[in-house]
Amino acid sequence: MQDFQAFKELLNSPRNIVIVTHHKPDADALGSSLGLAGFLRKKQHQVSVITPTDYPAFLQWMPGNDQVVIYNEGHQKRSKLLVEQSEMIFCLDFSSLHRINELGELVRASTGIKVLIDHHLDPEDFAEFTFWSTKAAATAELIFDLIVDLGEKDLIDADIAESLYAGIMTDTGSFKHSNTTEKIHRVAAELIELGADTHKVARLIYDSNSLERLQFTGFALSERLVVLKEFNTAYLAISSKDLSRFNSKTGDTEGLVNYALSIKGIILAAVIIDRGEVIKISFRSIGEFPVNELAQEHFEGGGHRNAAGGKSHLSLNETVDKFVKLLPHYQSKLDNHNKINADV
Ligand SMILES: [Mn+2]
Repeated sequence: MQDFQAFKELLNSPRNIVIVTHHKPDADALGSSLGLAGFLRKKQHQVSVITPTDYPAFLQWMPGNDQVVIYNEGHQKRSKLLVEQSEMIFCLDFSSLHRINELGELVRASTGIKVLIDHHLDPEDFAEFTFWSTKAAATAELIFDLIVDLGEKDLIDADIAESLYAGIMTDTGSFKHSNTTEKIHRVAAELIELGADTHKVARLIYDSNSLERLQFTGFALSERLVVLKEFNTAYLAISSKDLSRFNSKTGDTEGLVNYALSIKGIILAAVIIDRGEVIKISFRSIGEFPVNELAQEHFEGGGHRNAAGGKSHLSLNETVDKFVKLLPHYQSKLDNHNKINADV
């Protein structure tokens, strides 16, 4: 049992702190990192947030964004120095260090006290302190709980509240996914009380499409969406040519998989994208279908039961083939009676 009092005391004197999160950070990864950074800075700590890669423009409004160090954009040396000099390293929204590649090895080698805060399955045992729960809808929820448990809720200002709210709003699919609990609504309500302008956050995140992104989405849905009715499965295969034709930016393909899943009767959805070096795959499912197992067993990935990711080193067509050929093995789990509220 970890010593919460010892953790609390660590934070009672100013320290050099690094916060790291996962590749291509989403709103929860970045929002929980910047929310925590805002809180720790108020407690007089020296805080650096390091992301392995860049992230979409629709997240760059978050307070503290201008100080984020992006590792693979020429900041390898600086990141190394920051990690080496840190007394505490917070790892947010990912469960094992290999997920963040070289940056993970730097963290592992550092003498800084490691703190893991996450809601993904199977956390790696590398941290001195772990705040982990798969029941949490978002890492941002765990950050909120932690600040409350530290007895410092009054330090949450509107900026921190909005960063955390962004993570909760997106990881619950705007309070629609099955992880939407009574508690997460209460946390959201508290964040509103603490100053979060939820309309503003929703506008900044969801209503910031470029025309090209919208046209890409239209193209993908009309030209690339395949529905396999017998398996209650829908998928989109996007080539690197498709991406360059619409000048696709980081984040432009985010959410595409949800359109596939939104088709009535669909239980399993996938978006398969040729990223050049590797084929990246996003999986979503409804109900009991475990996309994390599918991703882990066949596509070098993992995640949550209803949302997971993977990759493939085959060609785009070969990857699609492999995916489609796997479906008969999952036939019983893809039968419609397993789908919650399929025809409501
Ligand atoms: Mn998350």
